[in-house]
Amino acid sequence: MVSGMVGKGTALGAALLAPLVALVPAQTVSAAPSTASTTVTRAASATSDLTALREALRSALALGAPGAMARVDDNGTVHKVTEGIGDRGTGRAMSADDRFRVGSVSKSFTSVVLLQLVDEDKLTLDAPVNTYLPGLLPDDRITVRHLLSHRSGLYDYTNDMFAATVPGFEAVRNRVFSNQELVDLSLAKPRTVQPGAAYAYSNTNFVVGGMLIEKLTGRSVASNFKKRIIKPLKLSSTFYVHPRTTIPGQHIKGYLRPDEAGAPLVDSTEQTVSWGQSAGAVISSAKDLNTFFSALNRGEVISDAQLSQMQQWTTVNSTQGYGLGLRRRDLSCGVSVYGHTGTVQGFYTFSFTSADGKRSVTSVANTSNNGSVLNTLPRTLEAVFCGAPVAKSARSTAPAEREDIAPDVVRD
Ligand code: HEL
Repeated sequence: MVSGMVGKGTALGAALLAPLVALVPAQTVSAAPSTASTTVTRAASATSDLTALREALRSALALGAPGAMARVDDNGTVHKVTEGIGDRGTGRAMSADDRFRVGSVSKSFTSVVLLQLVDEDKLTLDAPVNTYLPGLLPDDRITVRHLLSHRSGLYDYTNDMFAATVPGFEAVRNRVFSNQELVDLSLAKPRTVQPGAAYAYSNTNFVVGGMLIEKLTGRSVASNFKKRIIKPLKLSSTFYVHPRTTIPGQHIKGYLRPDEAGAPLVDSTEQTVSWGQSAGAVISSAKDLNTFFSALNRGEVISDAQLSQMQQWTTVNSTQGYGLGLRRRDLSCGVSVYGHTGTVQGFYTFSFTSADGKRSVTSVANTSNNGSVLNTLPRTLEAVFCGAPVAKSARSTAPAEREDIAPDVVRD
């Protein structure tokens, strides 16, 4: 595998190469996996609706976020829209160039590395995880594919960790967990579904994914991200610094909303994110995430064969699918977009690209534990990919879908 080679169709590029109405636990929206490997999708609108984009960001502020921003990369043209404050301490305005914590967008990075390892014949998606990590899991039927599509049934230990939002966060913000400790927390609870039976979102899956990366490569997750993704794609604002607590360089500060009504926001910028690691500890920028998902969808990061595996969709709900560390969202105008979302204390991220990878947007609000803000951010996708409102009859008449969240992740 040659580091630095990124090319369409090469094995690792090849080697390296609506507002939503309500929130429910992910387990309750499980559905049988779909095995369709391709999606028919309309092309994105001719232009984005930047006024609607700004309105969506403003509504995040009205609902409690100190600031919000979005960066659109549209076939070489860049649009940056910002609202509000990025740092309440200094009063610094939100900037679309700043770095931030991406939360579970990290899962796409982990999945890409594992699919590169499939391209390198070091890993088989349908092999039991225990083939590579003997004795780790109590059920030999759990495969690598089950992990990456959230169908393993491994309990999400963060449900308990963050049941009380601020105390839960303060208890772990400076902790350094081993992957094994996180897996042990999960295995202390019964499995949620039979292996392969249904979608049940769990951070545990991608912690085990990180263990696989380390076992198969003999190198850290950080070094794999750097060698296989960050360097080849020249992502100069992307880092995996676990267990360091600070965000390098110019960054947005994150503000966690306590559960108690009216309690002041907590500056949650600095933390190890050791509870998340390969499931959630990446730091990046809007530009870098747009570059990443665009390159991924254009087939420049993994082979076409693995990209099509990544896009085998398990049904999440009527407008969302989960592939292998990749989300698909079907917008009201009939356009499907591909990327991931992230929730980490103080930061909400939505990062999606069009089917051809030519138009991408990353939207961020610097708060969390605020379901209203979370549920307004999908409006940024509608604005960017659906553009100016079309005749009502041309739009989907389906009711707005519920957001896909892990249990206990948000309070309204
Ligand atoms: S949750 C999600 C999102 N994913 C999952 C992961 C990530 N993030 C977490 O598991 C964080 C959990 C605690 C978040 C915290 C807050 O809001 O900051 N909430 C509480 O403490 C609630 N008591 C499925 C939404 C994803 O989009 O994939 O990121």
